[in-house]
Amino acid sequence: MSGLYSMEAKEFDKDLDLKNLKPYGDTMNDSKVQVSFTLPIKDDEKGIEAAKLTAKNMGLVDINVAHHSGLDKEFTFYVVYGSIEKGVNYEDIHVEVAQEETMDKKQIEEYIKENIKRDVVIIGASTGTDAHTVGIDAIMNMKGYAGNYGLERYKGIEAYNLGSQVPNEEFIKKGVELKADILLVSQTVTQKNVHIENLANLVELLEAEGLRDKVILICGGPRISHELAKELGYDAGFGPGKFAQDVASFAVVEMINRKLV
Ligand code: B12
Repeated sequence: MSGLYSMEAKEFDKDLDLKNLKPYGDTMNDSKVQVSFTLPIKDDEKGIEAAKLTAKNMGLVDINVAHHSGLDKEFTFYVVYGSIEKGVNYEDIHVEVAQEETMDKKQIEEYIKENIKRDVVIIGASTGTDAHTVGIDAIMNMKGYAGNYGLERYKGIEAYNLGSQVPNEEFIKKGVELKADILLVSQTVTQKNVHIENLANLVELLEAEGLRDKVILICGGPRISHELAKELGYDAGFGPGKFAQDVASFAVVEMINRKLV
């Protein structure tokens, strides 16, 4: 078993080229990907051909329509396999991240006790017309999400979850009333980027009231990246796979860096 393993490891090293990185299907560099989509047509042979051409338009070769099923008389769902010919240069990729290291809950609580020496006040909401609450609940609620406790459970953090569809003006008003150190905005970007406008509007309102520099402003959601958040005037942005400890690690250290204690 160890012999086989080391042989595989050798093959892995030999064939992997990080300057020309390609998707892994079941062998190195086979470039296989799976895509799925729905076309507004009926489920027949002509539809399968349309799915193949759609995949070709995506730049795929060796196309195979692995699955097709009618959702309705005029809508069909397709799962298509194919290969991508062009690789990417992984070594040339540079991504800005909010923080390099995430502390765990205990370390964050210790950090607050030793460096901030008082409770940190955090308010959070899904703002504007956004009715998606699960993201902000995942970050804030006591029981947390996917095995990660939310901010309400942290010692040294006073967390207020204001819920969803909170207008920006009301969010700011509540922040002032509670003397919030950190503002957390959840935004599930929907049609025509309306939520991006809403995120930008919050920054404008905070600036107009002379409050922007006095708080740590953070947004998060399924389509939010740290890069986008910075572009919009936020201190940091967090997307899928991020939890309370990620945002808290960034925010408490940022409070010290910006001398907001
Ligand atoms: C549940 C749901 C709803 C529910 C919400 C109920 C509720 N109480 O939340 C209801 C039915 C209301 C709904 C409505 C709509 N929805 Co909806 N919804 C979903 C669904 C199925 C799940 C979202 C979810 O709960 N995810 C789980 C959470 C935990 O994930 P998350 O939000 O990404 O959060 C994580 C990170 O992003 C991050 N995070 C999130 N927020 C924050 C905040 C901070 C500060 C930080 C640090 C991190 C952070 O941490 C979390 C944990 O890792 C998704 C599809 C999907 N499967 O994702 C569609 C989806 C989000 N909805 C969508 C749409 C289009 C809508 C509607 C516009 C539909 C319509 N035409 O009416 C409306 C909009 C209503 C409105 N006014 O906002 C689209 C969005 C497409 C897009 N990118 O623009 C999706 C992707 C479905 C789709 N494929 O079309 N929806």
